[in-house]
Amino acid sequence: PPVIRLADYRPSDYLIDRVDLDVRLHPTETRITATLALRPNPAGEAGAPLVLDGDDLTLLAVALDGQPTAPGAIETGPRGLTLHQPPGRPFVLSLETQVNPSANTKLMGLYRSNGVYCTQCEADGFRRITYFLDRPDVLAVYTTRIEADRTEAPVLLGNGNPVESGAAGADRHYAVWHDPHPKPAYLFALVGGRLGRIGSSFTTMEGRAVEVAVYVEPGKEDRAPYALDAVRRAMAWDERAFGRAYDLDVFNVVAVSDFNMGAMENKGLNIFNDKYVLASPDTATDTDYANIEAIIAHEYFHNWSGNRVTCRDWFQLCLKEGLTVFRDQEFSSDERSRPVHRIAEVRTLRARQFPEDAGPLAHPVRPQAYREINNFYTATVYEKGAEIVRMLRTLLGPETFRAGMDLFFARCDGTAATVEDFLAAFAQVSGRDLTAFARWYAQAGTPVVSVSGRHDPLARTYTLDFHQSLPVVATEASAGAEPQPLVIPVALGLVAPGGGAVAARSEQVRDGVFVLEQESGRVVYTDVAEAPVPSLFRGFSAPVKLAHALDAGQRLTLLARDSDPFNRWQAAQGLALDVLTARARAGAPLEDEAGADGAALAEALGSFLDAEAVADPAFAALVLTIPGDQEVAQEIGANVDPDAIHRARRTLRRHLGRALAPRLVALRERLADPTEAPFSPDAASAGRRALRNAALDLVAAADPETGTRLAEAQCAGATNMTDRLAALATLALLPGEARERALQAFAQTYRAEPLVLDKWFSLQAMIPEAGTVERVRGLMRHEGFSLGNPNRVRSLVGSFSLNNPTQFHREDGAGYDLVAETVLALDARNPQVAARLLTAFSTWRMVEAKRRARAEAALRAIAASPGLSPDVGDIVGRSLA
Ligand code: DPP
Ligand code: ZN
Repeated sequence: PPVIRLADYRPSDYLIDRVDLDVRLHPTETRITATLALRPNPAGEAGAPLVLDGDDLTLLAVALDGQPTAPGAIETGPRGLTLHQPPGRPFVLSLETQVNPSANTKLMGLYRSNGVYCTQCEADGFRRITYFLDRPDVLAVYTTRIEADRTEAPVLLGNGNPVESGAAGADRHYAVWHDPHPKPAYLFALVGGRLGRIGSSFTTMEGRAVEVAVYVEPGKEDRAPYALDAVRRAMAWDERAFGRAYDLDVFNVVAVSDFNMGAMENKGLNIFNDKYVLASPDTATDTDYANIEAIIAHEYFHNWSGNRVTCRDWFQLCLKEGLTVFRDQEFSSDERSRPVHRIAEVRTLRARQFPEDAGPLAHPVRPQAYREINNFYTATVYEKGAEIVRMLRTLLGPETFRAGMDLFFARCDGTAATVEDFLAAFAQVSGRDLTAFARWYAQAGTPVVSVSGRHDPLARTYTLDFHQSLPVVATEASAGAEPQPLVIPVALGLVAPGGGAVAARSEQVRDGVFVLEQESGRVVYTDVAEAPVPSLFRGFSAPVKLAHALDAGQRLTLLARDSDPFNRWQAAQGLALDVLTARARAGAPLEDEAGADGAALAEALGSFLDAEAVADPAFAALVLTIPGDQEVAQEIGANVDPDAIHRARRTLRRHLGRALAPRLVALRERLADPTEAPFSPDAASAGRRALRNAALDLVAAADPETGTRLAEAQCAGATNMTDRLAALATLALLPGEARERALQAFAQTYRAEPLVLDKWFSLQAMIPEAGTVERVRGLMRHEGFSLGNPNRVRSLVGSFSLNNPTQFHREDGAGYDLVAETVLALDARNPQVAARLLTAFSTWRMVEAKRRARAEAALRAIAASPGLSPDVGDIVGRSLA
């Protein structure tokens, strides 16, 4: 596919003010009449031909101002429709198209999921429904009439508010929906099908009564209340936190089984992957509940950050996604525990975004070029994009930040905006020049900030020297120019070696934040009697790697005494990471002992657990969890041997388990829910379960026999999915009959529950043993598996490729071959999901030479395959570049 560049942006030559759609749903022959009120765009080129996007459409009829078009006036091709010499005044173009929803396996445009008609239009799916100016800067008011067979689709939903409904002949009926808010085509949606509904009403701060409803597969209504409640909480929170009220009479959420993404923020009609709606104690884990809450909120928050203010072009994707992730993170932090949530955010960033930013798919948060936009819904755009918004708030302070958000919403409401528009609002309210800050959007790669500290006992000063180094990233999506210094907020403080904060002052630090604006910077604290331990990047105040030579003793001080919970956790992570990288670099024989640093870590964790585990179990569970394989690999950086990392982690976990076992067993008992207490997914209860299960995991790592016994009992006796799955996950790491028995029993119990079977697929795909490739191949033939369903593919093959580093990176290449074969098999059917699966290869240059050669061979074989989709072609091309 050709490359599209941000620098080449031009406004559309035509605008569409109103769209009237008449959609007659039919399983294989759905007909759509689109009546488009067009006019030349004063900002476009006068007299240009009108070029409408179209994909996989059958054109049945076309009329211009109600008249048939002259022969030759219209031309259609595989990419769309051209109207030569359109009128130089407003005009109406009517188009009748036909599509086949049942044959739509790409799940873009109009398709059927379990018999339910639904749509997905972001980024460019609307052109698979009718010919259109399918770009986000063309905003129109939509009226949609949906007609369907009454028995096949009793429920008919559209964007905006319901206007009328009624019979359309003997067996058919219709509904008309009108959305008064101008929107780009990617926010269009409709649904038709047999669906169960639960609803409630919400009154906005402006006094508008809103009917909120969640639609699910009939019979699953009892799994929808948590999602419904999350919508109501999100609505209330956005009013409180950002002053944003909802703006229609209805807000509908529909769960479907086949969905490429997590969910979609269509105006007034959010369509969800059912994985992020359906929850009951018996089928959903605490993580599922937290994800549902976060994604429901995320899509709801898009109503302002994305829908009311949308994006000028797809290069600005972070304008809505980064901002909306920031908003949903804040929501979850307020609803749950802020430090615990912050740690979870950073773990995701390090596990997914840092590797992306360090590999061939690296791109700036606002890319400069793309070939296939669907490949840019990335951790960088979303998660790093959210970090940029967070830094802006840190730099400006919460009040000024809020004033900037208010100005942005007020000024850009109803428009398709850019990152520049966003920053301009903050520059105005703060009076600051944000030009240098804006580099965060343009420069790819993770900055490294190195810091050294020096105490001068005579002068009683403590000096910190900062230096930032920025990687040169030369990928297609990146300008590749010499990087310029970034504006890096460093939240920091000093901790006295014996505990407590140091009451030192520094002119360079304001409200606990030093801003590193040049390549180098210095902070001098005065009146420091004793050498302190610096606590840097508190709360992870910038998405950077910190190179700071803290010794183990200093880390232990921070773990025990820092006032910043994030850095306490970080201190434990740092200790573990030092142990793991040293051992993995040395090849990490399995019989190794953990060494002095490992022993010190175990001792510190013991004291920590004694003092604090019961008060904050969720936090304690995170402190107990050592860094993952991917993080160790990142730290090592090159010539990575995934097996050595895995052995190093096993050794350390075994050691921690042995050292802490009596405490862990006692904690498990102490934190057990009373058997008669009903399940509650709240954060405190979830935290207790998390710590109990982290304890189980470590006990099993140290003593497989005890672990097997405890896990088997928990798996059989659990009264909720969180505990059952955690036990099964522990068992999955313990080869033997007990494991296979438990897996079989689980499959039998949940054979009719696809979302629960996904967890079962996923656990098995992550088993770090040589037999797993064959196991996964076998499971791909399981009756519950289907290549056509994205959740199944992600659970089985996606988990294998992303979360099973030793087997994906098998030395003989069998793991690479499995994933490559699946990518090719899937590509003809669903290119978006195939391309996403292929991104697992994006760290291939980091592994050692033997594996690297196998990975490259697998990638080259894909690249040489005939008929690749643009999606997969783009990823494979960039991965090999
Ligand atoms: N549905 C995706 C999201 O909300 C893309 N907009 O992030
Ligand atoms: Zn989003």
